[in-house]
Parts: sequence; structure tokens; C-alpha cells
Amino acid sequence: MRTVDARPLSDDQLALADAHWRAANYLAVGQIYLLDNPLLREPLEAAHIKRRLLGHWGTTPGLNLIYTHCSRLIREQDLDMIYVTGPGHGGPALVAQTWLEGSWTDTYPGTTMDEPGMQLLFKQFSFPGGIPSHVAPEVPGSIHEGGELGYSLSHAFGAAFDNPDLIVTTVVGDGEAETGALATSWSGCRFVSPTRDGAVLPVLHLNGYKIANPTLLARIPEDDLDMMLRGYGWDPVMVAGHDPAEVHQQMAAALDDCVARIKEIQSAARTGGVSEAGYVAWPMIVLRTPKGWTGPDKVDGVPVEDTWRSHQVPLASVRENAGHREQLEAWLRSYRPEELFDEHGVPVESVRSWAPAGARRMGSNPHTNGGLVSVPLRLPDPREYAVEVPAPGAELHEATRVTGAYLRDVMRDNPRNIRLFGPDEVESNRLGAALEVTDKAWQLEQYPTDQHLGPEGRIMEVLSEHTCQGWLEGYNLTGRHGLFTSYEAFIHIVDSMFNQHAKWLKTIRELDWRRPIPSLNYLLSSHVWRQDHNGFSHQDPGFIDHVVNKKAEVIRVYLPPDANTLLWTMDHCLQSTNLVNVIVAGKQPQPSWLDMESAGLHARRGLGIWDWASNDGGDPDVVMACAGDVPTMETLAAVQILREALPDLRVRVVNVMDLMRLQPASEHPHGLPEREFDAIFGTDVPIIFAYHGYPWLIHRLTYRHTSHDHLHVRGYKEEGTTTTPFDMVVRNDMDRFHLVMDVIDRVPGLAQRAAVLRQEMQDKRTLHRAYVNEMGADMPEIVDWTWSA
Ligand SMILES: Cc1ncc(C[n+]2csc(CCOP(=O)(O)OP(=O)(O)O)c2C)c(N)n1
Ligand SMILES: [Mg+2]
Repeated sequence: MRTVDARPLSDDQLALADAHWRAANYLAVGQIYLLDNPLLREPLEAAHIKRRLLGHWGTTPGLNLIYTHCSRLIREQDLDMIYVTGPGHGGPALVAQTWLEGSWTDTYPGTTMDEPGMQLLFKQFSFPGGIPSHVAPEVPGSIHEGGELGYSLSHAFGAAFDNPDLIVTTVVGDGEAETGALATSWSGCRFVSPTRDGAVLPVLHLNGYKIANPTLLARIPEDDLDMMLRGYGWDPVMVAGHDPAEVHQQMAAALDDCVARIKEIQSAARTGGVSEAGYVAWPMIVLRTPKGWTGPDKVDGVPVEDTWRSHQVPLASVRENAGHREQLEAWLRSYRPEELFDEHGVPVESVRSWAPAGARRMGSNPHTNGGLVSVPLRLPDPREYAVEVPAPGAELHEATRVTGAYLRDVMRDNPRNIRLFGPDEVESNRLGAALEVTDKAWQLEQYPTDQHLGPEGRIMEVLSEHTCQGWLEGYNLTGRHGLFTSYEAFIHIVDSMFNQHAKWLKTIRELDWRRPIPSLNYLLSSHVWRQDHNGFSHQDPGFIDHVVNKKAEVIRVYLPPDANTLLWTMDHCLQSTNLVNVIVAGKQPQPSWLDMESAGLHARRGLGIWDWASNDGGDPDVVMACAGDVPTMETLAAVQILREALPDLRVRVVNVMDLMRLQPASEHPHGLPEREFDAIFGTDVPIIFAYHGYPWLIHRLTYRHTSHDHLHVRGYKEEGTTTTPFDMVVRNDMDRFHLVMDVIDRVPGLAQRAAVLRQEMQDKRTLHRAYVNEMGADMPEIVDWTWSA
């Protein structure tokens, strides 16, 4: 692998770099162990040690080394750089570094830069009432907790897009690199435009170990690693060693080299007007240093430094074991704190002035507090994109295609701060209108048969849901807007990434200094009911169930029933902050029910009685509720049958498009107050609820409401295959005929009176089965059905 031979640091600079690194390492060890005696003015005693020793040492010296060297370069070259920590379990490093540079104290003024502040810094770490052990949202400068490994590089690319002056230095753990998400994210460099985007500078941290095992990349031949990284589009530089002085020189040289190369690539593209892209190999660093470097070499005779044993807390019983305590004291003193901090515990001038100043400090870079730099979108009036609805259900529209035109103009009017993300589905989800104003990002070779590809494109398509999600999160976290469109079934691939982002959002709401960031928006369009080309593998509406586990204040789920309600929903979501919005809406032609004004009012309420479809006169015998485009159509078709066959039956139709309205107000900010819920759904009449997803979710959301005992939900119950659209609802008992049977079974007194109708409904289902099995298509009465009041 390539190395850089330069030795750029003078003796003085080398001494300063090492002093800064030692100071950061000292502060990191102090956080893990010390409750008192932060400057070791007295011999270390058991009383000075925390009762519970929690944290990760192994990765920390490497993280500190990289941070220290980045700080030098930022200061010397006035760089706009942020730091993403893949092995975010190394929280002590980032807390130490941001304290040394002053960012910590700027954010938390109580933690002063002196001895009392240092003691507080140590105490609070991994301590009840203090801060978590990772690079959590509490850490200034962090956009990435790194608790769940794998997302560092995709977050970094998200941050770099449309930030042409930014360099995102990203530490990738060699264990982290084994995850699926990280493995696929190397390809991000193929999507970075050297003209309009910033750069990601990965540092693959080959410290050789994970928690209990060696890592793959540290043990494959170096040539193989080199070839692998080159294959992904990188030009790696190796920095390796055990001797700090040697590694400082190599690291400084490698960083100088990489940043110079980044500038060269960018200025060639920016001045020449010609993109070198596709043929560019972006620089990166491979750092091979010992895990737990500078920590205890052996503990109780067993090797610790440079082994997996250094991963967490190398000396585990310091309070009880005097020998361990002596070893800890020697370890702490090996950093020579008396040279690094003055008699008041203030870092000495040479250490303090190592870091850059003000907003150039990586802990204070405004990009990492995205709300500070976020610019709200200029949004067109959604009414300009409305479809005409002469009468409810009179015409069919493809809801997502209508919203595609709106998104096209959003993209046009906001050329620098919104992107669409998707694993190959932006066009298939009928959002292709956006391609009239921008391309799909593509830096590699193009064939004449390719379409809509371009190096400056803002539609981000790569067949990795992980990468799409990570890119969008990184883009959101740095204050920009976006939409992730995916198949409903396959969005589950990022369940866990969604979890982590929702946790981040919950936490930043509790941190005053973190400004609100744009919401993460999902549009799940190729949904369970209309997988006409596919089948069972593609039928899964369970992401919603997963999402509603998260803190109510950060999640929203919308099921707009038609084109105009989808427009209003999109307009609303693109303006919101600090949320995850899940929108489920079909791309197939479906009846439009509401004109634009009614759609706006319906969207605003989140649910409502559709009086044009109801005949209950304020006193329903049954409430027909629905949520989702396909269930809404089946419900209305059932209502039509009921109203024709049983004109005396008083039916109320309620459509729910904001699912969270179903929860009690005490459980969710959008929850309906109990009285309102009772007024709409009644307290003693059956509710037949046709729901887009797994039916039990509706029970889960509504179980506290008075009317829950009368609630009967139909939805997807895991019956699927490649079949007709109507057969899908029949297989899951959510079809119009079954809904009518449900009403007859549930409304008191109807069973006998409507026995013939019930029999007819059963027969319809039998006829349907025979028809589709023979003809391979739905019955004409289903295909041609329209609503008529
Ligand atoms: C997705 C995921 N799986 C498992 C873990 C548990 N875990 C925490 S640290 C770690 C090892 C990380 O190794 P590496 O990335 O090499 O970090 P470092 O050596 O720098 O500590 C593991 C497996 C995790 N945090 N995330
Ligand atoms: Mg490792």
C-alpha cells in the first residue's frame, strides 16, 4: 500500500502534537476511572475511583490521534472539517478533545476548563445524570453516535453532499467494516461530485480487533486490502507503527497528502469545468496502530495492549485491587499531566492553542448542529398540482405521479438543499417528473441507452437501502431536506437504522443547544396491496408497526387515501422538523375522493367523517372506518352495497389518514381527545375498520378508547402471492363482500334480516375465486366499479 515518506513536523511541532495527544488520552482515561483527584495531586486511592467502570478504552487512543492531527491541519489551512466517529463507543476521546478545544465548555458552561471542570467532566461520563458512554447527541460536533456500528461512511457522504467546502473525516472501525451497511457504503465516493459536493476522508482504523476477535481486514494481506479499497474507488495511504513519534510524522504526512489531493481533485473539476469524476480515486488513510495503545501492556500477566482485551476497561478492579490501582496511577502519570495542565487544571497554552478557533473547531462546526445552518424549503402551493375531482370517486389518478410533479418543482426551486433517495425506485414509484429538473447522480461511464444520469444529479439511487437511509440521515443531520422512497416490504431492511435515528431525534429534543433539523421522510409507494408484478416476498406492511414503537413525539404515520390528500401530506412533511414521517400511498390508478379544498381540511384534521358517503343522520348503526387507499376503496364499495340492499341501515364512513389520531391524546401529540373520539366512532355501535396493514396495530393504538370493545379490524393477515389486486383483498378478508358480511354479523338484529344479502356476499367471493382462477383477471364488476352515492 502507498505510504507518504515526508516528515512534515518540526521537532517542536512533533512535541506539541504528542503533548496534545497525551492530554486527550489522559482526559479519556480520567473519564473512565476517576471520580476525584483529577490531576493526581495525591496518590491514587480507592475513594478516587468510580464504583462502576464503564466505557471503551481500546479505540480511544486511535480516535484521539486522528482528531489531534485533524486539528493541526484545520488550524494551518483554515479547513471546514467535521469528524464522524464510526467506533462511537470511543466517547471518551471525543469528550476529551472537545473539552480541550473549548467546544465542550461553550456548550456546557458548567464544565469549566479548569480543575473543578475537569473533575465534573470525569464524573459525568457514563454516570447517572451525566452523559452516555458513546459519541451520543450530547457530544458537541457529533452527527453520529456510532452505538450501532455500520453507518459512519453513509452518514459522512450525506453530510458532504451539497457542502462543497466541507471535508468529513470519518473513522471506520475495522470491526465496523465487517457490517453489511458499512461494506456497501464504500461506494459512496462514486456518487460524490467534485464540483458541487464536499469530500469524505475515511480513516480505516486497523487496530486489529473487535470485542473478542481479530478483524478480517487487519489479517488479510495488505495487497488484498489495497486492491479492495482501490476497487471501491479509493486511493489508500498506509500509516502504521507502535512508536508515537514515528506515527505522528506519518499521520501528519498522510493527512497533508490526502487533503492536498482532495483540493487538487476539486479544483481541477471546478476550474476546468470538466469533471474528472469516475476516473478519480479519492484519497483515504489506513491507520494500523495497536488497540489500547499507550494503555497497560499486561494485566495480571496477560497481554492487553494490542489485543482484543483492551476493548473496554483494561483494569477492571481498581477500587478493590491495590496492584491494579498502582498500575492505573502509573498509566495516568505516563502521560505527564503536570506538563499538560497548569496548577489550576487549565490546559497549558501550547495545548490549548493546538486546536483551531471558533466555528472551525470540530466540536463547534455548525454543520454538526444542522438546525443552525438549515434553510427551510421554498415550497410551491400544492393547490397548483391538484387533480380535479368533479364528484367523489369519479376519476382515477396515480397519487404518487401527481405528487411527482409537485416534487419536481420543489427540486427546481431548492437546488442546493433537497435530494431524493431510493434504491432504484424513484421512477417506478412514479416520481419521475423530478428528472425534468435534475439527474440521477452518476459519476461513472454512461452508455447511450442510459437515461437521466449525470454527475451533478440530486436523485440518489443505489441498490442499498442502508446506504440510502444513511445518506439521507447524514443530509438531514446537517440541516438539509430529503425524501426516501422505497418498496414498503423492503424498507424493513433499515428498521434498525430507523431506530437509531428516532433515538437521536428524541434525544436532541431534550438538548436546547441542538436546533431542530428537517424531518426524515419516507414515501412507501409500492405497497402490500399492489405488488401485481411480484408476490408474497414483496407484501409486508409491517414497517408501520415497527415505527410506532418509537417515542410518540418523533413519529408520524400518514395513509393519504388519494392524490390530493397525498399532496397536502407531502407539503406538511417537508416543512416539519425533528420527526420521522412515514407516508404510505399507492402508485396505481385509484379513485380520487376529495377535491383539493376538502382534501386540505381532511389532511388538517387527520381523520374525518365522510358525510357524502354516510347516511347515519347523526345516529349510526355501524361505523365503517378505513385507512389507506385500497381499504378506503373497499370500504366505499361495501357501503354502496349496504346502502342499496339495506337502505334503512344507518352507515357512517370515517376515513383515517393520520394514524396517530387513533391513540388517546395522552399517548401521542396527535391523539384525539376521548370525547372527540367517542363522538366520531360512537361508544356502542360496531366499528368495521379496514386498515392498510396488520390489523392488530389498530387494536394496539385504540385499546384504551371506550369503543374498543366494538372494534373489528380487517387488514393484511399475511396471505399473499402473485395474483390480481382484488384477489389480494379477498385472500385477506378485507374485500367489500367480506366487509358487508362483517357488518351483518355485528350489527344487532341484522343477521336474520340480511341473511340473504350475506349469502349473496359469500357467493360473490366464491364466484370471484372461480373467475380469477379461470380468467387470470378480476371480474368486470370489480374492475369497472365506481362510487355512486
Ligand atoms: C451493529 C453492531 N453489532 C454489534 C455491536 C457490538 N459491538 C460494539 S463495539 C464492537 C467491536 C467494534 O470493533 P471495531 O469497529 O474494530 O472498533 P474498535 O476496535 O475501534 O473498538 C462490537 C461488535 C455494535 N455496537 N453494533
Ligand atoms: Mg477494531
